[in-house]
Amino acid sequence: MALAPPFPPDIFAARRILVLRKMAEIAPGPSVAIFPSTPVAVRNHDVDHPYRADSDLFWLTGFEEPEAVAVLSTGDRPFTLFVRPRDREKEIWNGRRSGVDGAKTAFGADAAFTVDALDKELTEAIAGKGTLFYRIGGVDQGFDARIARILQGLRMRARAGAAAPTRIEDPGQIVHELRLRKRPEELTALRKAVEITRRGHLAAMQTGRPGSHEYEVQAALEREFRGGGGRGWGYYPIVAAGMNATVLHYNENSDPVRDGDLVLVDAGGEVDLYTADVTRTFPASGRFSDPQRAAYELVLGAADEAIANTRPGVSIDELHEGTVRHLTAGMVKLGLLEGDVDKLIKDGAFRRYYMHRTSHWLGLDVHDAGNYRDESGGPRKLEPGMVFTIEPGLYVAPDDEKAPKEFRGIGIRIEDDILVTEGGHENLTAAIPRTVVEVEKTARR
Ligand SMILES: [Mn+2]
Repeated sequence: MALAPPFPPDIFAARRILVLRKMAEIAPGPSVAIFPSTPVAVRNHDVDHPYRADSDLFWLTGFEEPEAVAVLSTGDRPFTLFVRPRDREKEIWNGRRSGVDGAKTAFGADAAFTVDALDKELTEAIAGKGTLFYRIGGVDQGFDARIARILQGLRMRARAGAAAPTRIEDPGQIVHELRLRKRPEELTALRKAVEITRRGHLAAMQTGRPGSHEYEVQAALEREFRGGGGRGWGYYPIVAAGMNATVLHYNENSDPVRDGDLVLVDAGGEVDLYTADVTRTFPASGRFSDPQRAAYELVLGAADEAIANTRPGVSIDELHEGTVRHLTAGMVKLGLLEGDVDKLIKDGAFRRYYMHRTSHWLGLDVHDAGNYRDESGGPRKLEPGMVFTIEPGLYVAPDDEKAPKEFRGIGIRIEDDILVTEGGHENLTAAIPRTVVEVEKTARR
């Protein structure tokens, strides 16, 4: 476990100042914000899942140890961190801990307590504040109950002068808004994640030849993600050969790769908790068949069009609508659908072959935080610094009797990570082979 944050501490201090300022704007008067950590998840007896910090807590503090709680207060102690206590015995078994001293010296906490003081100290921190910023239904339901108990206790002591907040606000409206616009240090981490992801996908294309297995392709990816200095994957990789690619969230990654298969790989490496999210689809043999190429060119054309249209002021909804139009027109050309494109769109007929959205925010979480609507409820306009995916696809079920035979069982997705810039956009993942020529060259057998 890291005993210091991955970026200089003043970067996290500046983020907390922004959050405190926003808290004062939303709720004038004293207020406090509480950010719990993700609970440790048991995998099976005596084995936990590898721990991964909650993204909000990490964004605010850089602290990655389990059981931590960050408290921001408009009072005289702006940043309090609750941490696991130093414990010689436990540290010998499970690794070093920062403890209350490290919380202050390395992570810049104004005050630090061990987690066993949570109820007492949180009660103190909340008492007398008009507004509590706490995300009910967030990362830890058990913590919701703890907050409810503390509030109940404060209300019971009302006659003795204790005061419970009269207002509860979601801190997500502040933190998620700030996480949406990436700062230089975040883009640096994302670019590193993209680079190990590029190497991973190259290795995947070279590994996934006929006679190999999906799990070998997964291993090739992980070799680059972890071996390249990242934490590993940012989300469990999808390696889907042949008709497995028509199952959107297939991740058994256990089947053989056969001659004539397309192999769909949706995988991204994670660096400093920032993840890339990239999908490439390549022919196992190194050569697309004619129907595979036709379908691939359709998806690629839709991706290129959406990427070209990305600039500040455009909305993700508009990009999705353009993608749907492009794909639907192509489905008619390929003989997958019949009829008038406008009507096929209006009736949702395209959903038979394209059933997901085109984009999501990307950052610390693969489906990153941030509203997709603006304050009036309309589609949100893109702004410089936002990072999101563009990922059109085409999926023809193997038993789809309405589809021409040659397209049945084909699943294709092409997914890139796009940074919105002042002048338009930058495709962060453009260097990962994506045209027919590039893919065939990389997958040459
Ligand atoms: Mn994605």
